Amino acid sequence: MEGELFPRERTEIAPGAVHVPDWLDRGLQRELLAACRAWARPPAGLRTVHTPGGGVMTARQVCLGLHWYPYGYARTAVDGDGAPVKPMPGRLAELGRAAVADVYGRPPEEEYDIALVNFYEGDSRMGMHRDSDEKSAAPVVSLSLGDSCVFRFGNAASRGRPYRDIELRSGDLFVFGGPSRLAYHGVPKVLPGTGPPELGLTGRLNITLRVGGLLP
Ligand SMILES: O=C(O)CCC(=O)C(=O)O
Repeated sequence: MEGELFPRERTEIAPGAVHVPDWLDRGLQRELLAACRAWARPPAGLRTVHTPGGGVMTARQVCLGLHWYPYGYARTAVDGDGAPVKPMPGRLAELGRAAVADVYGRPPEEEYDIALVNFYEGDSRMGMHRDSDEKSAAPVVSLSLGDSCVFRFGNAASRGRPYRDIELRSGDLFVFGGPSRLAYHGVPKVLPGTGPPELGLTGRLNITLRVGGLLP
């Protein structure tokens, strides 16, 4: 959806949590989509994530830099094919740095060393959770490609209200740090068929960049 009457504006959704519409231009979106397709291939490619309580995440995931599993990090795809995780691409570390510099007006102190790529099909969702397995307080950087979604951003105390629902579209950036770094967030709904047709992606990809504070 483009060409609307009022342009979408950069908005602080909660203290330290900022939505920047259309941060990635179409060329960069195409570049990232091609890269995601390569990262999703085995070894240590796209996998279905099972939670210890017996649940299954409907968004499938591939990790770069370090492998996230519920609830920790490893150097190999311990809950997948066991292969070593693919390295963190310098390009993604650069984008993380640029995003933080853009949003907060100063670059991050640490380098982004982990990326989680989540792939959502029409009925995929992600429940409310906190990104709390990292040892660094650096902001989380999230990039969206393909179909739009409803993104729910809440508070650090509970999964419940207060929260705000916003629409994330292809090319949007969302950064959450400072007092919002440990806020609960999730994706209650993907809006199928809303991605830019020229991108050629059915579904939604989210690239979440984090600083682990875990590597020596
Ligand atoms: O898909 C999204 O926008 C959110 C992803 C997310 O919350 C996560 O990977 O922890």
